Amino acid sequence: MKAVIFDLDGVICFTDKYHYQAWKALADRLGIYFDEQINNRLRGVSRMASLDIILERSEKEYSQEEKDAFAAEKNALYVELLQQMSPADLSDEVKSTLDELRAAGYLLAIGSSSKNTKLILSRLGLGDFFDAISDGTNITHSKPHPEVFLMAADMLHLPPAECLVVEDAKAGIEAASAGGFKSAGIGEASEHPDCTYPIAHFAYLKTILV
Ligand code: B16
Ligand code: MG
Repeated sequence: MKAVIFDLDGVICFTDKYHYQAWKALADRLGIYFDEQINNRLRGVSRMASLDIILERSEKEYSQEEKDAFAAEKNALYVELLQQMSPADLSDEVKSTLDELRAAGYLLAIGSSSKNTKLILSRLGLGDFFDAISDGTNITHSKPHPEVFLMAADMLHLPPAECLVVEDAKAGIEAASAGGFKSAGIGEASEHPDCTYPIAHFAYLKTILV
């Protein structure tokens, strides 16, 4: 193993509450029921696929143009909420583990579905930290498609077999497995049958890699 490709949301940081607040505001405005349980289904899923899940509860059918406007409305609010994030939102556990993996010689990359990846990394003080960033802006297929991780490996000039993917979402483990990557799964991702290394905490990566 020469590199580690990290999912962002749910692994490096936690923006769930901001996604929830922004989707909830949109759902309330449209009169659509939305709760934390439905929000859990949005983990690792792209923005438009998330909107489709929310609209499952809608009695009205919307055009593509309307859906694009709803997604833009949610994102504007989400980006506003992200302004609250700061380097204090990066846990000591994540920061020290990243530093140890780097010191052990691993290349470190991001593989995230989010189009806001670079903004989030800069809010966390990690704007220049990673060796490669593959995110929602450079892919056409969202997880469980492996594209985001294959692009990250390509940016690192390494084959998938030499990169470990770290994920919190089942769709992310499926994407890793479909791309030929081994994976470490945190939370619900650790329960997926394709997860190579189920881990209870981010810091346990060291037991696999160092
Ligand atoms: P955006 P990840 C994912 O990030 C989130 O888990 C998911 O909830 C979100 O819908 C998706 O990014 C797209 O985010 O609207 O910012 O482009 O877990 O792949 O890092
Ligand atoms: Mg995630």
